Amino acid sequence: MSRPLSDEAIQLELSSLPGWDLENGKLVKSFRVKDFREAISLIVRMSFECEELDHHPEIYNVYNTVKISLTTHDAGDLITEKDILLARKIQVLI
Ligand code: H2B
Repeated sequence: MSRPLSDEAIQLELSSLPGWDLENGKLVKSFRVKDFREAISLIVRMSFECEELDHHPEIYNVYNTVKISLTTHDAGDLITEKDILLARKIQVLI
């Protein structure tokens, strides 16, 4: 089971994750792309990374925007290294 990260550790990770933020205890990022096709394409490309890590974000899509929210369920829905790792994998897709 993954251990929740301290607030200090989360802040340190956020400093090297451009566009990612803390919102209601979740690690979040919003993306704006060209159109709906690009948004769905981004979601599909993310899905491969998610499956590989067995770690899945909440995904909210409206037309050309995609909002990703991450926590770790088996760590009490807090943020762990797994969330950071997936955020870093998602970063390289864009
Ligand atoms: N995704 C996220 N974001 N957090 C989890 O703790 C998590 C997950 N757990 N995807 C996985 C699936 C777990 O439910 C399965 C059983 O491995």
